[in-house]
Amino acid sequence: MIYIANDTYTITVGLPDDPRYANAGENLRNGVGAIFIGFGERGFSCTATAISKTHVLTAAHCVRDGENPLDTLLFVFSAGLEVPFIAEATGFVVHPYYDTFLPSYGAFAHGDMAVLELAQALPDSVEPYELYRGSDEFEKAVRHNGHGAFGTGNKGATGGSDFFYARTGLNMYESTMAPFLGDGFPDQLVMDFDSNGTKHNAMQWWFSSAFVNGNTDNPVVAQKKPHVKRDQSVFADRGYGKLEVGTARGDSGGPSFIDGKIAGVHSFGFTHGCDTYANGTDFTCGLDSSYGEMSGDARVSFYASW
Ligand SMILES: [Ca+2]
Ligand SMILES: [Ca+2]
Repeated sequence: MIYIANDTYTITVGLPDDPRYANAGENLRNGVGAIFIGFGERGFSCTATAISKTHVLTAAHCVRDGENPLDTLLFVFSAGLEVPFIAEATGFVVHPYYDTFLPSYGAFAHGDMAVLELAQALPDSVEPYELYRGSDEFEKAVRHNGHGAFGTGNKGATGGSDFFYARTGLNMYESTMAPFLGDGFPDQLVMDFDSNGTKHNAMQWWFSSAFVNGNTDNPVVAQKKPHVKRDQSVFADRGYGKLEVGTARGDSGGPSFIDGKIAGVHSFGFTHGCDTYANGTDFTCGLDSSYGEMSGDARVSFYASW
């Protein structure tokens, strides 16, 4: 069984309140904010990023709830500001692929991006970011930001999300989802939450060529075959040590930066739990953003012309 969800938190290796993980100081990106989304009586939060003085980028799944109309959409920018700036959105557009793919792909739906228009322009003190347009996002340091739930890699997400406090850290894209989904559609960038060792190297578990070569369908089927082993020579990255982060509930819609430009939008997380081949890589045996889980971002370069 694979557990997947669209709610991805910022989970850190060290203590979550360690200043090295704060959206502050040299890592400050004050164009990253929280969004409150209300559907009638139900409300939740996501993360979003300014891409112009009047537009913010987030995930489509943050603003879609079947046919339910959205009735509240509120942004809060607070990082590095003396007074939080709160704005309402007047409307939004969802990438057309999202609604097309959602019925059959669920949390793995392509096109998980939305652009929201603000009712008033952001103050000059809040900086918008450019989009990353290169298709060379792999194997380089990617800085992730999010207002999502917090916790540590060995326990997973234990805290709540926070409108006024964002966390940040590093991870690395190692592939797209295309080899996994088998649909040749490279619009999702994936990474794993590394514990600095090989046991919890989820990227290797899911994407090792040994699995892929073990069957012609997809890695999910291959992993259930007991003779299939991980190829330790591929996807060997063990993470950024203390700076490695995973994404969690509430980080959805938040940005991943390469060279200060937005390369990804946090979209989904998944794990196999511990009930398959050799107990897999998940530190906590359940989808809670612990070490050994996977997460995926909508790939901005793929959609930059949208
Ligand atoms: Ca990683
Ligand atoms: Ca887990």
